[in-house]
Amino acid sequence: MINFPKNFLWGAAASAPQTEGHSLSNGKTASTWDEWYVQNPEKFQPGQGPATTSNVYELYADDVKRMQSIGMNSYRTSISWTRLLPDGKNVNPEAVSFYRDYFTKLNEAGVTPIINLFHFDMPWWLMEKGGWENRESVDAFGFYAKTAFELFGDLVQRWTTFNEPVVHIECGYLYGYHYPDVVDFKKAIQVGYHTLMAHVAAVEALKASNCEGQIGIILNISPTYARSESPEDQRAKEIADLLNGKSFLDPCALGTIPVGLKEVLADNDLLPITAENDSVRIANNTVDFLGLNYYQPRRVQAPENPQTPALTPADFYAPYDWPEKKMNIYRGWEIYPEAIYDMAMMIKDEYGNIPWYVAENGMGVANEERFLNEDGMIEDDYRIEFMQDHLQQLHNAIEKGSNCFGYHTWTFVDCWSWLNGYTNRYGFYRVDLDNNYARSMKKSGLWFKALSENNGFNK
Ligand code: BGP
Repeated sequence: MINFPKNFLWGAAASAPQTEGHSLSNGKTASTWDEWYVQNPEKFQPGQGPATTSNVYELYADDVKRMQSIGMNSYRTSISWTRLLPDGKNVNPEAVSFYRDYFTKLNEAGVTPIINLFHFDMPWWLMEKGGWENRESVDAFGFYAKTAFELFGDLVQRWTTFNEPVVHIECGYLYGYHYPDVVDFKKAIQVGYHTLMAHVAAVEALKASNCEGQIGIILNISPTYARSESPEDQRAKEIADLLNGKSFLDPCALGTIPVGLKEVLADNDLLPITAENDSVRIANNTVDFLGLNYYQPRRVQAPENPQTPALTPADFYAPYDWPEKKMNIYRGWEIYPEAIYDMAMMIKDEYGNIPWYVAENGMGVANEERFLNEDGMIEDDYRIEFMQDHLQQLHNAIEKGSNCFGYHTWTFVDCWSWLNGYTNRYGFYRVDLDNNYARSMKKSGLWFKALSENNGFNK
């Protein structure tokens, strides 16, 4: 039997834009996703826009009962900025009632809410002023955070500021997967810097409030592995780590900008515009804990013909196709549970053993209906195996002293995923889009119940 520490958090993660639905009603105004879908529906999976998603806005009370029934003792979701503050200034009373009731029901069911403030859903009213490109976004986010802490601080003990900040930066400003769909390395760095300062503004707001809760950030610092020990491949790995991992990890956990990152940015004319007091604010506002999402490792090699100065990260590192990799053939991502051990030990050894938890881990599967059995249950043994393998590695790291306090899977009910719509399913509960979003438990839900009840599992 593999046993986890006492009071370990067993739960799942999701986000407001991917689950709530009602994205242009009940007082909510558009985020970039809602507006982009109106402008460019062909970019999205046919018929799967952000307006409906899994209808948690109506179904949350029953969902909370479902969470309780499979033994979840914690759940992470986000607040929708444009639901709470439709114009950035005035509070939407319907949003307050919805979130207060949702968080109250979670607490009453023994499912501790971990509430995140930003999950890729930039308000359209702020995007029209430049979004994260504009320094005004820092104060706008600080005000939103302060408002959320005042309204819900009595119900939430753990807050997080951003989910995977690197993702909205690279997807929006380097790879064209998110609005505004531009490729501009310098802008991407500036957007990243303002995101960091917005995070700092939220930490300051929590400290200035009467809330007793803790605050953290959720990062996708996928461990990076180089093709070889050659200096060129090792340098590629180092820069990939700096840009994708340490760029947020160091300031958020240690209060410092990594020296190597400043050098790389300066050498390539990429340094962002900063304000006078920023470094003091960063130093004074480190987080209480980290959430780390892990799906697959990053494998890199030196690029063949890099441009100088660099135009995109591809001028620093190229993807390396490791011949021995094992694949999730249903999603196209590598499966490498060992990386969760490496990540856990890195946090222990290099980041003062700060408390952290696995904030997302899971296995996406396309066309999951193919695994429906005669009783209408999806037999997702592949997902159970995936999670057990990762938990085994996590347990090894905890035994060696890594300060991990929980494990959240992505996700509880199948949810909408940006341009991918409902292609990749991850939930413990299947969502039937043809039948009013009806939920039905998958086999992994039963497995999770036993996992949580036993605080571990049999090898
Ligand atoms: C993470 C995001 C989630 C979710 C998940 C699964 O990076 O935080 O929002 O989308 O990835 O990704 P996908 O649905 O693309 O398989």
